[in-house]
Amino acid sequence: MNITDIRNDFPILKDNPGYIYFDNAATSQRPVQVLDSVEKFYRTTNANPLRGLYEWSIGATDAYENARQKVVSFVNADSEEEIVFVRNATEALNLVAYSWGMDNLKEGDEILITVMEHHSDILPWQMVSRKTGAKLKFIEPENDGTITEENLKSCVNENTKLIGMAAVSNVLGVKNPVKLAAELVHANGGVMVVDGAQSAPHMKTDVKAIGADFFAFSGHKMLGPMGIGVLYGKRSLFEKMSPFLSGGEMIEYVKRDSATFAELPHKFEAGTVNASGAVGLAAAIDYLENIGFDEIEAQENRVTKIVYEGLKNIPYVHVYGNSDFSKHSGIVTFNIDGCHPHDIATVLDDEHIAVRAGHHCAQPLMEFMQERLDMEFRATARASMYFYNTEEEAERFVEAVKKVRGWLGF
Ligand code: C6P
Repeated sequence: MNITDIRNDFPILKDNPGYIYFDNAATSQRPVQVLDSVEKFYRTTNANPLRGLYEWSIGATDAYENARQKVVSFVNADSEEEIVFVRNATEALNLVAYSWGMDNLKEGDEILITVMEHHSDILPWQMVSRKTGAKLKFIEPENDGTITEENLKSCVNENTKLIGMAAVSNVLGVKNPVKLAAELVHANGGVMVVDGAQSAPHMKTDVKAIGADFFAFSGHKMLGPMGIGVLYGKRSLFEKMSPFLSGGEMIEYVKRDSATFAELPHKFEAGTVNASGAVGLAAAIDYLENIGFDEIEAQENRVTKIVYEGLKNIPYVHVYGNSDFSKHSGIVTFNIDGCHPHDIATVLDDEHIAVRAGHHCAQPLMEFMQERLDMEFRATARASMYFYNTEEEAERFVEAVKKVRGWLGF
């Protein structure tokens, strides 16, 4: 992989030399191949897909369904019936909560999630718990974010009917034991919901190998457009679930007082679909697969090593998570003594460096970290790297962090 060639594919990186974008866990940048694919869709075959019987609409439908086929092989699903296009991971998780959780869980059942879930994988389960009476329980990791086998097993009992878990934490970058969790919940006849928002961009996704019943991810974190995401679901489960949203295109036949629904996956795709988004996502998948996840992870690790070790060596900087940089999935979360994370991000912005600061939509984890690790604030700064970031950027970043305290008057 030639990093210069890669960076040249990204107009925003090419046009802004010197700007360091380390907020990739929030959203990635897009290469020209993705931008062109979206433009080409609108320039050459734009029409409302799945409705028209004329050439352009049929072309738009083909483009949309070809993109779905691309996702089938990207996640190793069995068929296109198992791939539902949604807006983002948040919508995907809500779909599972409303369409599976509400109809299948009841008082006496338990929903098990981790304390490091993103709010999008907490609030839907709080809602299901409130409405069905199922109990919501949390797994607490070790101080470095690891969930041990023993800990996980001790949190599961015969009432555990759903486990929700991020494959990779958006704050600590740690990979969670989703495969083991799936085995444990399946033994109870329950379902495994994997939040793949932070794993899909960085590593090979294989829903069968991990035993996911549902797997949610967003296109915009993996080079695709905003507003397109995916919910993978096992066909046998999807078949029995009611639609989440209803309206146009998800029906078979509608009478004044009743309706029957379309076949999978369209049953879950009400209204005009985001065909250009799906086309852009397919182009993003092509781009990632062309480089290969081994190369992607290797470059992320080269950059993460410099950031992680550089920050670790600064005495007044606290770096969280695993002590092995290669277990961070490109994410380094940290604090600086006496400096609020918002101030850290603002000072770094002055150096033309973009990082995220705050609670990262993971407030229960922030609370946990504050208590366990004695954090000064219920917030952190987070540098999140992707394969187009360079070692030079990592070095400049570490030097910039060393200047933050000085800027803030220490
Ligand atoms: N995390 C971050 O900066 P959406 O917004 O639906 O595309 O993704 C939600 C989501 C779900 N799960 C995980 C693990 C995530 O990291 C995110 C998004 C971003 O960390 C924005 S808050």
